[in-house]
Amino acid sequence: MDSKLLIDRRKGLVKQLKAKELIIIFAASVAKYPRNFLQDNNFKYLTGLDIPDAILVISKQKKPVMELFIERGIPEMEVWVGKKMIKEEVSKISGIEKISFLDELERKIGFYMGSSIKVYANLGYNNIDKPLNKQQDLIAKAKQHFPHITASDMTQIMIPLRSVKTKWELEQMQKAIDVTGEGIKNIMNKSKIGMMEYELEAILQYEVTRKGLQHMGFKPIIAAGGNAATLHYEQNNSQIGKDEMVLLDVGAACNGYSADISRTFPASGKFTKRQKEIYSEVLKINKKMIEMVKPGVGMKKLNEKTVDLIQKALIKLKLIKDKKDYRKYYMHSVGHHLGMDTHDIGARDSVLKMGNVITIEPGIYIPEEKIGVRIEDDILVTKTGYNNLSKNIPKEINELENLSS
Ligand SMILES: [Mn+2]
Repeated sequence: MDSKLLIDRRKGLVKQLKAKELIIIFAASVAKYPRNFLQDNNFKYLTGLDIPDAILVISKQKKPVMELFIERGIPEMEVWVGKKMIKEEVSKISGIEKISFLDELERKIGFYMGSSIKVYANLGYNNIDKPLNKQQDLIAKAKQHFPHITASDMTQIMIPLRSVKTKWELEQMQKAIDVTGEGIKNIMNKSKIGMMEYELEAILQYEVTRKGLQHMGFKPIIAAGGNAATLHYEQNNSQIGKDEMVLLDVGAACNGYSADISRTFPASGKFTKRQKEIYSEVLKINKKMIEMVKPGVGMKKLNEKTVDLIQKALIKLKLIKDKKDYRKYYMHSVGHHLGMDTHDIGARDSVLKMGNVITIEPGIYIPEEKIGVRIEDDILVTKTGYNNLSKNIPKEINELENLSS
């Protein structure tokens, strides 16, 4: 990634800040096994760095002041865990000029706090019965020394930046979606009655790793038969039974950007009559809702329209008589913003803008019939409408019946 892109992002952030506002962004702490290290998304967005425990400080005075604090390498430790990045490398990747060591932070933070009236940080939320996280701990301590300062979580000022995707970001998302799609197609091709759900997960993992993607965006849901009616089923350890469909809700991540795709297909390669009825209704709703996506449309409106269509479908399928009972078979909302977080920042009541990427994922879940269907696509909001980024991943009935063996 070009450091110029990161410089633009930080400029965008500084624009969101008022004079005498300060922002302190903490990198994630080191994981036990560094290969699984997952960076804090706000830190990664603003620095491009995958180093643990660093802290970026941006202060908006007359001119913005920016300083990044990183760990100091200890030669005796580096023999075991490998070398830490040196200041020059960090500076080259991030485009940040002023790099200092973390052991200088406590002395310097007073200077930044003293000249500020408000501080934002990636504080996160945890309940009062839990210990403070490291961000909350530092801010709490600083507030004792500088009681005039108000503190706030930084999510709100990141939304306008992170919810509008740039060309580079869309390239990462498209790659994540395409690789996920290859995995899904392989699963559909290889699935058979009698296989275990985790065997299908392994097919996906193989494809993702083989293509060089390091992480899944979230833990894959591979749910056969009645398991598909449990929305967050992730045990993936059941056997696929006769006449069962499999619901996949999966997404690889590319450079931190997640895909989020759901497909439902008959493991035997043939839908039963009832499955086909239900599947067709969900597919129609999926398509109608995708067509509604354009700038100016609110997520609230998309949700209301989906509920309306689901109610009609459930009555047609003879599942309910009174439309107010629809919640028994449809319990979630139609979609969410997608990006570095699978459920990306962006308000539930947000109005769509060009450059947003959202999911459209209607579903119908009928535990008593051991059926759950969800069809989820990833949709880019364009200038006049939408572009379905996952349009190449099969979802038509004839495609699904031909794909499976
Ligand atoms: Mn989703």
